[in-house]
Amino acid sequence: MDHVTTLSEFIIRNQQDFPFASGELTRLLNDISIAAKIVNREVNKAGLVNILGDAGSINVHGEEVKKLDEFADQQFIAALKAGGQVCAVGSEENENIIRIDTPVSKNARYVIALDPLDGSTNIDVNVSIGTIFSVYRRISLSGPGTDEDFLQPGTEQVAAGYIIYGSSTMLVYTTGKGVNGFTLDPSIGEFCLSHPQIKIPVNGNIYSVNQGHFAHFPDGVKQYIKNCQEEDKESGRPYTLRYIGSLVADFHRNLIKGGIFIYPSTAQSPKGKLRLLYECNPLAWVVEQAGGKASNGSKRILDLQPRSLHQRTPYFAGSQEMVEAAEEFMLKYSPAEKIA
Ligand code: AHM
Ligand code: MG
Repeated sequence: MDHVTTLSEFIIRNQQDFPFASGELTRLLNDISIAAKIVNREVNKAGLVNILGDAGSINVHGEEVKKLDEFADQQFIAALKAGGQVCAVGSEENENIIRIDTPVSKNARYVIALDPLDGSTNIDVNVSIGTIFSVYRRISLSGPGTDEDFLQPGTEQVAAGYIIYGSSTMLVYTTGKGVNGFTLDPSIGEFCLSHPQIKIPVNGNIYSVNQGHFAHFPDGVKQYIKNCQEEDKESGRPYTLRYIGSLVADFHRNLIKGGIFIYPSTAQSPKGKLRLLYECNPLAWVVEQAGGKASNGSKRILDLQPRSLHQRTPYFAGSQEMVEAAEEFMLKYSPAEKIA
């Protein structure tokens, strides 16, 4: 067998890319990968729920069975607390940030925003789901982290990525030097470098959007979708519609194959559905590092100034030319959205 590069080996090898690197970020990425393996183990057992017990019930071992998203939340928080590299965690599962005040994290330099298990409607039906994470350097000087530490624009991220629990489990991340993907080899329990320096095609032929909400979309999105469906040999239209309803899975496919993912504002959710801090920003940085774009329809996602932990934003992410085309339709048919 050829030599494989494990995630731990890869991050240690690349540590020298960071000036004054002290190894803390390396350890943090390692903590994330450990929690990811534990969550992966439970996700793989999810189909056995009828044998092992439903959420809320007591299983054969006399333990309470937890919902998978709660379980993932607890695993990540426990791993991050024990690792001692972050002074606070912001999670989709918790209204307020979790401030960490343990002796080991006293001098921690980072905070992490995460969606521990995204794609809630797909968890119980054996469809791909994911974890998304975004790491910032703290602004506060010492003690447990503060809200202010999280309210930094996406341009300030120091590491970001996702884990996809799919037909295989992958961890994909960036620290600002391109995007690398690692596939979990269950036989050795290691993430192994399988997708070095991922580049998203400049253009693609996949569009991903929940067309069930079509009637409530802004005119710019309606017109863009119509354009995707029109026949045009030169540009390869009509495009193919692919929508799983798990952001990480839809995003990952488009990253590899080329395409655009859209979750726009709707009449019922004028700010869109997806969360800026732990869904949109990390994936925006990943897609930019892979050569693509992410926008709220008019502005770059990474430039948005967050005002609260759970803030939502309309989201357009993927191949550069497709996102630019969607932005042009927004400008032409929904100019008011520019203020969003
Ligand atoms: P969740 O955080 O409750 O799982 O919701 C986020 C998910 C994303 O994974 C996905 O892109 C989107 O919701 C799908 O929403 P919809 O069912 O409205 O298309
Ligand atoms: Mg989510």
